[in-house]
Amino acid sequence: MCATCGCGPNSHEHDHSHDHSLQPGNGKKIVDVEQDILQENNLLAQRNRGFFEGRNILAINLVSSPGSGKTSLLERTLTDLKSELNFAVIEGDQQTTNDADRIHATGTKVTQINTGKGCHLDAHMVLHAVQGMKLLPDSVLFIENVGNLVCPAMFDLGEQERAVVISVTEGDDKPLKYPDMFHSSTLCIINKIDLLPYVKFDVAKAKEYARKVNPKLEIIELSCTTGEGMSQWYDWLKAKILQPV
Ligand SMILES: Nc1nc2c(ncn2[C@@H]2O[C@H](COP(=O)(O)OP(=O)(O)OP(=O)(O)O)[C@@H](O)[C@H]2O)c(=O)[nH]1
Ligand SMILES: [Mg+2]
Repeated sequence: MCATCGCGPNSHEHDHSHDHSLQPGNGKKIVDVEQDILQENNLLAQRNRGFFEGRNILAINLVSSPGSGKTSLLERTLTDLKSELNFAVIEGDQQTTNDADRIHATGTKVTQINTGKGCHLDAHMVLHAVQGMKLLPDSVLFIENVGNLVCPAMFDLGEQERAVVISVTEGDDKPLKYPDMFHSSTLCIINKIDLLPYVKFDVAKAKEYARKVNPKLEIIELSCTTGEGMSQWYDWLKAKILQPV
Protein backbone atom coordinates (compact mmCIF):
# COMPACT_ATOMS: atom_id res chain seq x y z
CA MET A 1 0.00 0.00 0.00
CA CYS A 2 1.15 3.50 -0.68
CA ALA A 3 0.77 5.16 2.69
CA THR A 4 0.28 8.59 1.19
CA CYS A 5 -2.32 7.86 -1.48
CA GLY A 6 -3.88 4.76 0.12
CA CYS A 7 -3.61 2.49 -2.92
CA GLY A 8 -2.56 -1.14 -2.81
CA PRO A 9 -3.53 -4.55 -1.56
CA ASN A 10 -4.00 -3.51 2.05
CA SER A 11 -6.32 -0.60 1.30
CA HIS A 12 -9.94 -1.30 2.15
CA GLU A 13 -13.29 0.16 1.30
CA HIS A 14 -15.50 0.57 4.34
CA ASP A 15 -18.49 2.35 5.75
CA HIS A 16 -17.29 2.40 9.36
CA SER A 17 -16.43 5.66 10.98
CA HIS A 18 -12.78 5.60 12.11
CA ASP A 19 -10.77 8.62 11.18
CA HIS A 20 -8.31 8.33 8.29
CA SER A 21 -7.75 12.03 7.92
CA LEU A 22 -4.26 13.49 7.96
CA GLN A 23 -4.99 15.82 10.85
CA PRO A 24 -2.21 16.99 13.16
CA GLY A 25 -2.14 14.49 16.01
CA ASN A 26 -3.08 11.57 13.79
CA GLY A 27 0.30 11.65 12.05
CA LYS A 28 2.06 9.10 14.26
CA LYS A 29 -0.42 6.35 13.47
CA ILE A 30 0.02 6.92 9.73
CA VAL A 31 3.82 6.84 9.94
CA ASP A 32 3.69 3.55 11.87
CA VAL A 33 1.53 1.96 9.19
CA GLU A 34 3.88 3.18 6.47
CA GLN A 35 6.89 1.72 8.31
CA ASP A 36 5.16 -1.66 8.76
CA ILE A 37 4.21 -1.86 5.10
CA LEU A 38 7.65 -0.91 3.84
CA GLN A 39 9.30 -3.29 6.31
CA GLU A 40 7.15 -6.17 5.09
CA ASN A 41 7.91 -5.20 1.50
CA ASN A 42 11.64 -5.07 2.20
CA LEU A 43 11.61 -8.58 3.69
CA LEU A 44 9.91 -9.97 0.60
CA ALA A 45 12.26 -8.00 -1.63
CA GLN A 46 15.22 -9.67 0.10
CA ARG A 47 13.61 -13.03 -0.58
CA ASN A 48 13.23 -12.12 -4.28
CA ARG A 49 16.84 -10.89 -4.40
CA GLY A 50 18.09 -14.17 -2.95
CA PHE A 51 16.06 -16.11 -5.50
CA PHE A 52 17.51 -14.04 -8.37
CA GLU A 53 21.07 -14.22 -7.08
CA GLY A 54 20.86 -17.98 -6.55
CA ARG A 55 19.99 -18.44 -10.22
CA ASN A 56 22.20 -15.65 -11.58
CA ILE A 57 19.15 -13.80 -12.89
CA LEU A 58 19.72 -10.10 -13.56
CA ALA A 59 16.49 -8.36 -12.48
CA ILE A 60 16.01 -4.81 -13.75
CA ASN A 61 13.15 -2.62 -12.52
CA LEU A 62 12.11 -0.12 -15.24
CA VAL A 63 10.44 2.96 -13.81
CA SER A 64 9.17 6.16 -15.40
CA SER A 65 6.20 8.45 -15.77
CA PRO A 66 3.47 7.09 -18.10
CA GLY A 67 4.51 6.98 -21.75
CA SER A 68 8.27 7.63 -21.44
CA GLY A 69 8.95 4.57 -23.55
CA LYS A 70 9.55 1.63 -21.19
CA THR A 71 7.69 -0.89 -23.34
CA SER A 72 9.21 0.53 -26.54
CA LEU A 73 12.67 0.10 -25.02
CA LEU A 74 11.86 -3.50 -24.16
CA GLU A 75 10.37 -4.29 -27.58
CA ARG A 76 13.49 -3.09 -29.35
CA THR A 77 15.91 -4.68 -26.85
CA LEU A 78 14.21 -8.07 -26.87
CA THR A 79 14.05 -8.11 -30.66
CA ASP A 80 17.69 -7.10 -31.08
CA LEU A 81 19.21 -9.34 -28.38
CA LYS A 82 16.98 -12.41 -28.23
CA SER A 83 19.49 -14.55 -30.13
CA GLU A 84 22.20 -13.68 -27.56
CA LEU A 85 20.41 -13.65 -24.18
CA ASN A 86 17.51 -15.29 -22.38
CA PHE A 87 14.88 -12.77 -21.32
CA ALA A 88 11.64 -12.75 -19.36
CA VAL A 89 9.39 -9.80 -18.58
CA ILE A 90 6.93 -8.87 -15.84
CA GLU A 91 4.60 -6.10 -16.92
CA GLY A 92 2.91 -3.85 -14.38
CA ASP A 93 -0.06 -1.68 -15.25
CA GLN A 94 -3.25 -0.68 -13.51
CA GLN A 95 -5.40 -2.16 -16.29
CA THR A 96 -5.12 -3.94 -19.66
CA THR A 97 -2.72 -6.49 -21.08
CA ASN A 98 -1.59 -4.06 -23.81
CA ASP A 99 2.07 -4.04 -22.79
CA ALA A 100 2.20 -7.80 -22.18
CA ASP A 101 0.70 -8.31 -25.65
CA ARG A 102 3.45 -6.15 -27.15
CA ILE A 103 6.13 -8.15 -25.34
CA HIS A 104 4.50 -11.46 -26.26
CA ALA A 105 4.72 -10.43 -29.93
CA THR A 106 8.53 -10.38 -29.62
CA GLY A 107 8.45 -14.06 -28.61
CA THR A 108 9.48 -13.34 -24.99
CA LYS A 109 8.02 -15.01 -21.89
CA VAL A 110 5.84 -12.40 -20.16
CA THR A 111 3.48 -12.11 -17.18
CA GLN A 112 1.12 -9.17 -16.72
CA ILE A 113 0.31 -7.84 -13.27
CA ASN A 114 -2.71 -5.56 -13.10
CA THR A 115 -2.62 -3.49 -9.93
CA GLY A 116 -6.19 -2.18 -10.20
CA LYS A 117 -6.14 1.05 -8.20
CA GLY A 118 -2.52 0.51 -7.12
CA CYS A 119 0.07 2.92 -8.49
CA HIS A 120 3.17 0.72 -8.11
CA LEU A 121 4.37 -2.87 -8.05
CA ASP A 122 5.49 -4.33 -4.74
CA ALA A 123 7.76 -7.23 -3.81
CA HIS A 124 4.85 -9.54 -3.02
CA MET A 125 3.34 -9.09 -6.50
CA VAL A 126 6.72 -9.84 -8.08
CA LEU A 127 7.22 -12.92 -5.88
CA HIS A 128 3.82 -14.23 -6.94
CA ALA A 129 4.51 -13.56 -10.63
CA VAL A 130 7.96 -15.16 -10.49
CA GLN A 131 6.57 -18.32 -8.87
CA GLY A 132 4.52 -18.97 -12.00
CA MET A 133 7.18 -18.14 -14.57
CA LYS A 134 9.83 -20.91 -14.63
CA LEU A 135 12.66 -18.41 -15.09
CA LEU A 136 15.83 -19.74 -16.67
CA PRO A 137 19.15 -19.47 -14.80
CA ASP A 138 21.60 -16.91 -16.24
CA SER A 139 18.75 -14.87 -17.74
CA VAL A 140 17.60 -11.25 -17.63
CA LEU A 141 14.28 -10.39 -16.01
CA PHE A 142 12.84 -6.98 -16.86
CA ILE A 143 10.13 -5.70 -14.53
CA GLU A 144 8.21 -2.81 -16.09
CA ASN A 145 6.68 -0.87 -13.22
CA VAL A 146 3.45 1.13 -13.32
CA GLY A 147 3.99 4.50 -15.01
CA ASN A 148 4.52 6.80 -12.01
CA LEU A 149 7.59 8.76 -10.90
CA VAL A 150 6.60 8.84 -7.23
CA CYS A 151 5.38 5.70 -5.39
CA PRO A 152 7.48 3.00 -7.17
CA ALA A 153 10.58 4.70 -5.74
CA MET A 154 9.65 3.47 -2.24
CA PHE A 155 9.16 -0.18 -3.13
CA ASP A 156 12.21 -2.41 -3.47
CA LEU A 157 11.23 -5.38 -5.66
CA GLY A 158 14.46 -7.30 -5.07
CA GLU A 159 15.95 -6.02 -8.32
CA GLN A 160 19.70 -5.61 -8.83
CA GLU A 161 19.30 -2.54 -11.05
CA ARG A 162 16.70 0.20 -11.25
CA ALA A 163 16.55 2.11 -14.55
CA VAL A 164 14.55 5.33 -14.65
CA VAL A 165 13.43 6.39 -18.13
CA ILE A 166 12.65 10.02 -18.88
CA SER A 167 11.71 11.32 -22.29
CA VAL A 168 12.59 14.71 -23.70
CA THR A 169 8.94 15.71 -23.90
CA GLU A 170 8.64 15.67 -20.08
CA GLY A 171 10.91 18.61 -19.21
CA ASP A 172 14.52 18.61 -18.06
CA ASP A 173 13.65 19.42 -14.43
CA LYS A 174 12.18 16.01 -13.58
CA PRO A 175 15.18 14.81 -11.52
CA LEU A 176 14.79 17.80 -9.21
CA LYS A 177 11.01 17.47 -8.92
CA TYR A 178 11.00 13.71 -8.30
CA PRO A 179 14.34 13.18 -6.53
CA ASP A 180 13.50 9.90 -4.77
CA MET A 181 13.19 8.08 -8.07
CA PHE A 182 16.48 9.38 -9.41
CA HIS A 183 18.22 8.87 -6.07
CA SER A 184 17.15 5.22 -5.89
CA SER A 185 18.01 4.39 -9.52
CA THR A 186 21.30 3.09 -10.86
CA LEU A 187 20.73 4.10 -14.49
CA CYS A 188 18.88 6.98 -16.13
CA ILE A 189 17.81 6.61 -19.75
CA ILE A 190 16.94 9.82 -21.57
CA ASN A 191 14.62 8.61 -24.34
CA LYS A 192 13.07 10.15 -27.48
CA ILE A 193 16.18 12.15 -28.39
CA ASP A 194 14.88 12.11 -31.98
CA LEU A 195 12.40 14.76 -30.78
CA LEU A 196 15.05 17.15 -29.43
CA PRO A 197 14.81 19.51 -32.44
CA TYR A 198 11.13 20.07 -31.66
CA VAL A 199 11.02 20.45 -27.87
CA LYS A 200 12.62 22.68 -25.25
CA PHE A 201 14.73 20.16 -23.35
CA ASP A 202 18.28 20.86 -22.27
CA VAL A 203 20.07 17.49 -22.09
CA ALA A 204 23.06 18.96 -20.23
CA LYS A 205 20.76 20.47 -17.60
CA ALA A 206 18.79 17.24 -17.20
CA LYS A 207 22.05 15.36 -16.61
CA GLU A 208 23.31 18.01 -14.18
CA TYR A 209 20.06 17.83 -12.18
CA ALA A 210 20.11 14.01 -12.17
CA ARG A 211 23.71 13.90 -10.93
CA LYS A 212 22.94 16.54 -8.30
CA VAL A 213 20.37 14.15 -6.85
CA ASN A 214 22.51 11.05 -7.41
CA PRO A 215 26.19 11.58 -8.27
CA LYS A 216 26.66 7.87 -9.06
CA LEU A 217 23.83 7.71 -11.59
CA GLU A 218 24.84 6.43 -15.02
CA ILE A 219 23.07 8.20 -17.91
CA ILE A 220 22.40 7.03 -21.47
CA GLU A 221 20.69 9.10 -24.18
CA LEU A 222 18.82 7.16 -26.83
CA SER A 223 15.86 6.91 -29.15
CA CYS A 224 13.80 3.74 -29.22
CA THR A 225 12.30 4.95 -32.51
CA THR A 226 15.47 5.58 -34.53
CA GLY A 227 17.78 3.25 -32.60
CA GLU A 228 20.33 6.01 -31.91
CA GLY A 229 22.16 5.32 -28.63
CA MET A 230 20.72 1.81 -28.23
CA SER A 231 24.19 0.25 -28.52
CA GLN A 232 25.26 2.07 -25.34
CA TRP A 233 22.28 0.58 -23.51
CA TYR A 234 23.17 -2.87 -24.80
CA ASP A 235 26.78 -2.40 -23.66
CA TRP A 236 25.55 -1.38 -20.20
CA LEU A 237 23.24 -4.42 -20.04
CA LYS A 238 25.91 -6.89 -21.12
CA ALA A 239 28.42 -5.44 -18.67
CA LYS A 240 25.91 -5.99 -15.84
CA ILE A 241 25.42 -9.61 -16.90
CA LEU A 242 29.15 -10.18 -16.91
CA GLN A 243 29.48 -8.82 -13.36
CA PRO A 244 28.61 -11.68 -11.01
CA VAL A 245 25.91 -10.49 -8.60
N1 LIG B 1 9.42 9.90 -31.07
C1 LIG B 1 9.61 8.89 -30.21
N2 LIG B 1 8.54 8.28 -29.68
C2 LIG B 1 8.76 7.24 -28.82
C3 LIG B 1 10.05 6.81 -28.47
N3 LIG B 1 9.94 5.79 -27.59
C4 LIG B 1 8.63 5.60 -27.40
N4 LIG B 1 7.91 6.46 -28.14
C5 LIG B 1 6.45 6.58 -28.20
O1 LIG B 1 5.99 6.99 -26.92
C6 LIG B 1 4.70 6.41 -26.67
C7 LIG B 1 4.70 5.68 -25.35
O2 LIG B 1 5.61 4.60 -25.43
P1 LIG B 1 5.50 3.33 -24.49
O3 LIG B 1 6.66 2.46 -24.80
O4 LIG B 1 4.15 2.72 -24.55
O5 LIG B 1 5.70 4.01 -23.06
P2 LIG B 1 5.59 3.34 -21.62
O6 LIG B 1 6.57 4.03 -20.74
O7 LIG B 1 5.71 1.89 -21.73
O8 LIG B 1 4.11 3.74 -21.20
P3 LIG B 1 3.26 3.19 -19.93
O9 LIG B 1 3.45 1.71 -19.86
O10 LIG B 1 1.86 3.58 -20.26
O11 LIG B 1 3.79 3.91 -18.73
C8 LIG B 1 4.39 5.49 -27.86
O12 LIG B 1 3.57 6.20 -28.76
C9 LIG B 1 5.77 5.25 -28.47
O13 LIG B 1 5.72 4.98 -29.86
C10 LIG B 1 11.17 7.47 -29.07
O14 LIG B 1 12.34 7.18 -28.83
N5 LIG B 1 10.88 8.51 -29.92
MG1 LIG C 1 4.48 0.39 -20.99
